[in-house]
Amino acid sequence: PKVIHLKDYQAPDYLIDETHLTFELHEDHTLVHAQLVMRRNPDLSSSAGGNLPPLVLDGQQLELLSVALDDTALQAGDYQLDADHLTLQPKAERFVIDSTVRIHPETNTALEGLYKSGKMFCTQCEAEGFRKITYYLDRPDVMSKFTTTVSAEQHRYPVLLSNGNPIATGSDEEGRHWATWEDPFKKPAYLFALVAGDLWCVEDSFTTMTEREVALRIYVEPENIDQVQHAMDSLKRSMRWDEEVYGREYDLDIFMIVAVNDFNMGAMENKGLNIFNSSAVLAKAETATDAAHQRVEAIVAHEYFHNWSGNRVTCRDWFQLSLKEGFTVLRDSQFSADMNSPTVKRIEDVAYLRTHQFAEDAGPMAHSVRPESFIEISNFYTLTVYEKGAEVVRMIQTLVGAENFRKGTDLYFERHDGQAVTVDDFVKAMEDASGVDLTQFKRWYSQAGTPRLQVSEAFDEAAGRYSLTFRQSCPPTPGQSEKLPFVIPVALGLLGSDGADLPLRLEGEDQATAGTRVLAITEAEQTFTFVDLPKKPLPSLLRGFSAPVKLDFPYSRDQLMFLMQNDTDGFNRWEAGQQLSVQVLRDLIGQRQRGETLAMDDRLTHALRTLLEDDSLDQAMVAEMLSLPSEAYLTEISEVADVDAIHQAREHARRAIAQALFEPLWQRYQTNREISRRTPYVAQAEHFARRALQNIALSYLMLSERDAVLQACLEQFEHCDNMTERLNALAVLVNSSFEAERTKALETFAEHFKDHALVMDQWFSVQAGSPLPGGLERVRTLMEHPAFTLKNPNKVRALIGAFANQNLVNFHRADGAGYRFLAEQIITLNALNPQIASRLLAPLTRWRKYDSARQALMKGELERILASGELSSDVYEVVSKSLA
Ligand code: BAL
Ligand code: ZN
Repeated sequence: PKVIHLKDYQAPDYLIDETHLTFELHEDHTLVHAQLVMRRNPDLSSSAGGNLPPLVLDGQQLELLSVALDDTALQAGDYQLDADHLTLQPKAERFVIDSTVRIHPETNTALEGLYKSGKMFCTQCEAEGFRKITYYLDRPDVMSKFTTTVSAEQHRYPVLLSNGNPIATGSDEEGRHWATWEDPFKKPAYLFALVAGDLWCVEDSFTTMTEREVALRIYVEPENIDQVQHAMDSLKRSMRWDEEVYGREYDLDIFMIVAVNDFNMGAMENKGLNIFNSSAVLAKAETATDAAHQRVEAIVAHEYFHNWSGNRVTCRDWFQLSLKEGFTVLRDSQFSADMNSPTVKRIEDVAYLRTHQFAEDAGPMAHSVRPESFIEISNFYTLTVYEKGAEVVRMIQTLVGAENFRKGTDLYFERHDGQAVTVDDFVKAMEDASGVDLTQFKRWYSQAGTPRLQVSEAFDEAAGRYSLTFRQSCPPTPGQSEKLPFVIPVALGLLGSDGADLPLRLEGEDQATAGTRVLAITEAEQTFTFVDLPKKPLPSLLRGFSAPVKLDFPYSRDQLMFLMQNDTDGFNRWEAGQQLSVQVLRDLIGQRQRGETLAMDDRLTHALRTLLEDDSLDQAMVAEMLSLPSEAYLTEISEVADVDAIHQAREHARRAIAQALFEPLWQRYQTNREISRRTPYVAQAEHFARRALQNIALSYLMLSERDAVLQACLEQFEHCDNMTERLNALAVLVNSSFEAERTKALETFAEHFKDHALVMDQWFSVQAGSPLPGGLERVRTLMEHPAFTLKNPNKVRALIGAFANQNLVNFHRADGAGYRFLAEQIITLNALNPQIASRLLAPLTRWRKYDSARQALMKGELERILASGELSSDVYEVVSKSLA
């Protein structure tokens, strides 16, 4: 397979001014006619004339029926065809290509290009799916105006959609009809979309900041029409928010979302016609949890925000993917923070980043936010490009300040509207708007790996001077053995003995500032000295997680407890609790490994009791603080992860907490359940908070195995009006020792929701994630369930993905059967859906984290996959890099 390098980027020889597509959809094939109005790229054409370069169009899995150049049909000898290209020789600087191909969406299981999901046709073109639809310059820097005509049987496919505005429709006597759509905005092919199906829609409208009316439509299969309102409300909130916060107005007369059951990603931002995984659109109280409601809100916003950050201004090449993704993830996280609790949103994002992106950055697939090379671009839709990319843009905002950041985004959109640009262009706009030099900062885009920031303190009481010394380093990553210092913005405060923030004056400054301030660490080692401090302060470091680094400061447990209660920064209060929990859990892991009786430091339960007994605190925060660091996070921060010891230690801690805090947990549970019982479901922050605390309390309480709690759990399971309470009760039962109740609950649930694919996904996940012994056998049995199919990515993620990523004790069982099972599924999926197969590899790529016996077993499975036959480029790249 070919490696593609950023350094080899070349502008396209030709441009496509207009793209006119006609799709004839049939049950056993589809015909695609493409007319491309092309010209030589004026930036490259030599004034001396000379020979024109050949035109090399991308195309895969296409059956070429005809091709013409300027109305002259070409014969076989006039062009070259290979598995990936159609090459021909233009005779003039301007010309028109007409081609007709036959494709087979009805057998397309890879879900790239045009395919069928159930009874509907739909597309997924990002990154390189358009080349499976027609011969084209399938690269993001070729932007064209598209007109699309779709024709299909009217009774099967009454709704025919594409990008832009509808301009004509018609029908014929044979029962077929057609619709033509015209998109006035130039776009790259990856933003093309087509949908044909028997769909219903919910309609609404939005009045933009300049008083234009935009029609909003969300299309779903008829049986789902009652699950669309939350997405519609989220869309309208997103549109308003983007006007208010970023000054971005929507630009077409219509904005459409279509929900599709079989979809590799969460959703796709095609111009004016977003296509969504149904799991990212559908939500109502009875079938979707609070988390699912929040996910829908976030993804609707993310895809909508792409209309500017991605579509109006797009990427020059796929190495720049984070230009649109990192920035848009930041935008959607800011939106979610504004709609809900900013601190809780930050906690969730950071916990996710530190558990999963840090692991990626420490593994064989580690790559910089702007990668240097790839074999298969689909493998680079990663946590690094998305989540770390968002952190990088967030740091720019911190360094230049909120006001300059907004000036920078305005300048970026104005300067580059209608263009395909680079990360450098984005940073340049920020520099020009703010006057801040970001040259060194840009190492965040080019250097992979998670920096470590070691902080030490020194206090001179007589002089009232307090110094903090920062030492940064970054471990080697594949292809990058040495790293240069990053610019690390550290937001910090110093707490006095009363817990209040002290005024901060650095040596040499005239005046003190109040509260939090940001220090920019730019050297490998750097000391900052604060003056006018008669008593030694307690530092609160990296407030709000101001940089994606691993920070070490030698806090004592008492200091962490103090920060938990007093820090003015809500994020750092949570962070202090996490650090305290990590210290306590590490004690337990060590005891377990030495074969000692487990005995937990009871300062953790004391700290949690104080939180639980304080009714004035935000309940969502209390719920977050009660959540112990996950096994996956404990694995990530271990040198060598001892799966069993981690699990036993964490379970011991949960039981100890449950026992020590039974009374306050029971009281909180009962109070909140009582309110839930009386209050119809509302998808809003304060209700999310109440249910979150109720549910985590229940999960602790059930560890007591008391009958009163079991009865409460069953009451919640049977009588609640929403999926948040029902699913949590089910999960708690599934993880409990109450076998009869568990079996009955699983059966009732499946019987009731057997026709709800998304709910059945939850049912699979809850069981796949259960750490009780026999997990692998349960998963194998569940694969036989009629609701399961390997052809649906949501099902694969819900069952196999949940097992391999969340059920660590069962997946990593010592005999390697979990690894073998995963490898089998990957080999099967490699032929069906390479993108999904490749995603499933992640847990096996982490083999260096485990003991030598497990390492050998995991590598053995990777080798088996490598030797299993013809591998997709997706799977090949990840497996070969993991074994390198
Ligand atoms: N562009 C792929 C899906 C997303 O990030 O929105
Ligand atoms: Zn995106």
